[in-house]
Amino acid sequence: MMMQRSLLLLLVGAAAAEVVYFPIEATITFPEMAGKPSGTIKLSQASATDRTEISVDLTGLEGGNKWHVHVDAVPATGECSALATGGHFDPAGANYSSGAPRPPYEYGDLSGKHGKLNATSGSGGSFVRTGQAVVMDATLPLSGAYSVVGRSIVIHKVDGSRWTCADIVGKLCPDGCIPRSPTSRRLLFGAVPKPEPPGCPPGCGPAPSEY
Ligand SMILES: [Cu+2]
Repeated sequence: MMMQRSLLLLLVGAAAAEVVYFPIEATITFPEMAGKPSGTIKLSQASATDRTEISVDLTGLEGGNKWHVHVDAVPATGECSALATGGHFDPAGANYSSGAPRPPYEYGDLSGKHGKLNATSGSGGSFVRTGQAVVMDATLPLSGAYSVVGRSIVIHKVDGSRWTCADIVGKLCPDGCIPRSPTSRRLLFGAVPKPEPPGCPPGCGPAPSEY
């Protein structure tokens, strides 16, 4: 079916039971909630080796808000806390806590890679202005062991606290797609352990508010 499409077939994971069709698209929808930003962030990756295109269309931001991919999906309670969505997604071990210069950036550090949302020019170099921005990201895969699909994006207030969060919901194929849920992502790829908060021995508690 749909064989006319140029499809790159990729066997994923040890089970090799699922075929991934490209492009993969994923959408993050922030619902309208009083006092919180709302809108969508869309991700699209043409093939497993292409960069991921990010487009941002959000309203209600303060301006200069950090945004990150966090390890876990948003729980049913809607909580964005460190215990709920975990720390930044950092599968390649950029390990900010080591104090090493950046880059390399954590895969999940979207504001580090592309600038804060709606930051005024000059406040931190690069910036992403919503509604206009399409940025390309070489470390934001939508398939494979480092896939961000099934995780979450957290938008922080300027003071660093977690403001709102939403799941990264992917589609495996352009037509008749089955959204890939966090549960199926974990079945495919396994859970990536939550990174330890900086300066914090294993199991010492929630990450600082920046995370
Ligand atoms: Cu964050």
